[in-house]
Amino acid sequence: PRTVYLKDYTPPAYLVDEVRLTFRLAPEATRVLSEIRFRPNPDAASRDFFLHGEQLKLISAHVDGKAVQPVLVEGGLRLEAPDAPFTFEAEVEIDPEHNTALEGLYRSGGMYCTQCEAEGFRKITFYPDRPDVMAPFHVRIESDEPVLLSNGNPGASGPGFAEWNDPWPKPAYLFALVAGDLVAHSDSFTTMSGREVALNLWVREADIDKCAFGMEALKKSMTWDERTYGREYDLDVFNIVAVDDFNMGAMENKGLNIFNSSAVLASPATATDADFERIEAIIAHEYFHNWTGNRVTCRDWFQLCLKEGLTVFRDQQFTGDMRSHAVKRIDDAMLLRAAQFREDNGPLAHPVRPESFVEINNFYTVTVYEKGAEIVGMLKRLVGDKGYRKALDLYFERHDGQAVTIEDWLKVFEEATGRDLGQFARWYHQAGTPRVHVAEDWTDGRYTLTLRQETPATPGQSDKQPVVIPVAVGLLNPNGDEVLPTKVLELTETEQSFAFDGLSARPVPSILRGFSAPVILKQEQTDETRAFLLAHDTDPFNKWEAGRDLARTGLLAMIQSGDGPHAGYIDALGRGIADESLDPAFRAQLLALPGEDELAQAIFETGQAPDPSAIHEAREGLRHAIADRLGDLLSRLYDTHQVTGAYSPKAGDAGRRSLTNAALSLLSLTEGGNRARNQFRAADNMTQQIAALGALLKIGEGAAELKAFEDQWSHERLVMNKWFGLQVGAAQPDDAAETAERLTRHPAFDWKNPNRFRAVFGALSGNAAGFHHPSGAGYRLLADWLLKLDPLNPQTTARMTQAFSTWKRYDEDRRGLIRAELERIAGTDGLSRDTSEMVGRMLA
Ligand code: HT7
Ligand code: ZN
Repeated sequence: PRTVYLKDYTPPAYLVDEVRLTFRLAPEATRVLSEIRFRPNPDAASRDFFLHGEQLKLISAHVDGKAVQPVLVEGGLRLEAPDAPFTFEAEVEIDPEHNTALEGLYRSGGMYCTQCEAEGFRKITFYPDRPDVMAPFHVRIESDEPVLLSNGNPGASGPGFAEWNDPWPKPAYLFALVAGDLVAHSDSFTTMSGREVALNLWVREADIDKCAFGMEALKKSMTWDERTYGREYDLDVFNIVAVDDFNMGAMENKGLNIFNSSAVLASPATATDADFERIEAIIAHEYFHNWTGNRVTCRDWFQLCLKEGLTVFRDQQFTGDMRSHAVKRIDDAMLLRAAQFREDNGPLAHPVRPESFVEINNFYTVTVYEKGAEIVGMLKRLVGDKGYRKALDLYFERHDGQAVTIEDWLKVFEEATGRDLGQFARWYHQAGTPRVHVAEDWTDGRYTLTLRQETPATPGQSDKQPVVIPVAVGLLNPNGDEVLPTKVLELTETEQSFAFDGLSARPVPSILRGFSAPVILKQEQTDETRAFLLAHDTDPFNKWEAGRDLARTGLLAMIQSGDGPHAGYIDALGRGIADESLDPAFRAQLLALPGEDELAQAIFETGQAPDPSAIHEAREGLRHAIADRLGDLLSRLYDTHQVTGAYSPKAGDAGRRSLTNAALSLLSLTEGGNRARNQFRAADNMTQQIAALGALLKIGEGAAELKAFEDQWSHERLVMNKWFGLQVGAAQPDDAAETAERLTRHPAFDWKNPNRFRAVFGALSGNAAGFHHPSGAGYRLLADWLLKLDPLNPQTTARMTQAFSTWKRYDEDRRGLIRAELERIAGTDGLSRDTSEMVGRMLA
């Protein structure tokens, strides 16, 4: 397969002034008629007229009304084209019914829908399918399906047809079409300049009771973007459609967002608090793309972080504003460390702006999205809130309607703030997680912090340069008062010292407050200092971090030195969770121990091969010890923080439930299952029901409740995904693979549905001790199923191969077992380009 390089970018030979498409829908033989007005691009070096096209049957082609015979080549067609404006027409036939890759036009649950990002439009018709070709689209859909939707504003419609006009020039990846038997939950929104926008959330009739929350989230997002960024919506309608078969969460097609049903449908009975929060964030994310991604788009796919990093940053800001900034920051840092640091420290590490790819779908990664968002956050920290807003205003003003690059993005910051971002740009080019080592000195009343940065080598990048790291620091005096409020130090050299005078006693530093940069802090700290910071730090992130550090070091001592659970940590934790001045959601976060995978990476970093079974035992041992020592307190918290009254997904109630359910899970370890059984019986919402079921399964009880849950929810696909996933996630290490295998034989295991496949196999790879069981059964089972899925759905298969990406951490036996599975996958005939690239990178 061909590798595409950023350095090879050339402007398109022809630009498009207008696109007219007619769809004659039929499940196995849809006809697509296109009429595209081209003109030579004055900035292009060549006149090579090439249109992308894949899996298309060409029926006819015309140039300016004259029949032509294009040369069909791999991946598209070529034609001798005029060196002047002309109209190209084509008629092609496609087969949505047998499109199982869920890219292009496909069928899901009897409806037609599309997914064009990144390169799916070429499976719909011949076109320059690259983001730097932007054009207005006019679409006519001919079909007897009751609802016919496309991008933009509605045009003429009648029995069997509907027309749509999208006046805003857009790249083909934002094209969308939906046709099916759908009903709408409708509302409207008046924009800041007084325009009325019709809002519709289209679903199957059975799901109409799960739309209200999503609609509210959409309206909140529209208001927020006006108030926070001055960005107004720009069409007469905004449509969202829920579909069951979808490779990712959602897609920001202009005026017609298409959502994985799991990312939009929610009712108190079927969705958890976490689902509600995720749905709110994804709706916001896709809506925010209207400006960051659609109006200003990417020149090429190497610039993906330009839209994704910025839009993730914006959705994080939004969630913080809607809920709690402190809690959100901790959640984001947990995700970054669990997923992005894992990627950045393994064989799949790549820069936020990659330099090459084989299959672009493999680069929709946590690095591009989450680290990309961290870079935007650092920029904002460095230039300040006003500078950030000024730069963003300039970005929208200068680049509206354009397809741009990271260089353009950084330039608006330079011009708006006068800051040189030459060194800062390394964050985009350099892969790997920087380590920041801390040394302290206290001499003659002067306190000095010396910070040293290093970034380990990553695949293809052995030499790393120092990056600009904003390190937010505060100082506390020994009795716990803050003597230096948060100050941002800029670490630009490999090593740099920062002195603080005027202190009466040696201070305790609180470093990297608010997780001010996506780095690993290497700091010698005693457990006393950590307990002190957990008690006194005014920065909520570092207060939580101190507890997390205590938990991690205690767990590492249990695993590596055979120590018992650390009583000092448990007591400090007890004081933290008992503190009624703290938000319950924050206290629930204090109770969350580092995950088994995070501990495995921490052990690997000490030069040892992690043993997943030993990690699991130690972590469970610590959970038991916490439940033993803090049982009375946990029981009191459980009782006093119960939410009464009607269910609301709002942050306050959700936070209380996360605290009581964290307590429940611990209490069940020592008390047995009665409390959880009672909660299960009394539950009137999914959060309470599934938390109780999870607590029961974790202690080997709950068979009756599991059955009752299945009986109650067998008709709800999204709830059944939880049922599948929970069993695999809660299985004991010895049973995890077998549980997953047994569930694949369940009649409701529809493996072609990505949500269902992920429910079982995502849970298997997330059950670290089960997946890495020394028998290798987990590895084999996953590889078998990936090989089965690959011919149908390469995108989801390739993504799920990442379960194997940490293989080099482990002992020789496990390494051998995983390598054998990776080699088995790599050696399979006809393996997709997607999966082949992923396993190739992991084996390299
Ligand atoms: N921009 C979208 C990314 C995407 C995608 C979505 C659904 C299915 C396949 C996809 N490939 C790429 C989603 C987003 O980041 O908002
Ligand atoms: Zn996005």
